[in-house]
Amino acid sequence: SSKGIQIIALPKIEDRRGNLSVIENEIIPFEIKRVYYVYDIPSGSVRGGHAHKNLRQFLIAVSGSFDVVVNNGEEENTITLNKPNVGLLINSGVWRELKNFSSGSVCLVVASEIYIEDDYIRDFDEFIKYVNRK
Ligand code: T46
Repeated sequence: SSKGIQIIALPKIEDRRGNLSVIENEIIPFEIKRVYYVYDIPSGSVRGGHAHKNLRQFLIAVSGSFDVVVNNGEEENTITLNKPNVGLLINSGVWRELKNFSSGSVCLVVASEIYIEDDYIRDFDEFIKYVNRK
């Protein structure tokens, strides 16, 4: 995968009662400080459209599917999340957009930081300047 993102498979514990997957601190490369989820998403919705200065996140389609378009300032990639046991790690300094949500999809996110509005870069030109600042 490309710079700034990583696909991470989660354990899947199968038995005749159903499947169970677990996200533990050992599996993802940051300490979990926050969990949120997006649901009841009308078709055609586009979410995200920003980057983070510090925040790292791990996204899972716990139900249904959606596409994550990621741009690290050099290249753009589209990752389809459609399995409850496979997630996408997005490091800081990566522009992201979420789209093509299937009906009934749920996007679960575990995050490395609490919610801080000042951590968001919401302007794409500002993002490009930010990633090229060094
Ligand atoms: C991201 C993508 C994948 C809170 O009050 N607390 C929170 O923890 C979050 C995440 C949001 N909010 C408020 C802020 C806004 O008024 O909820 C509203 C919707 O948030 P936002 O427009 O940022 O939602 P998305 O889906 O565009 O973005 C979210 C995350 O903010 C972002 O970090 O990467 O999901």
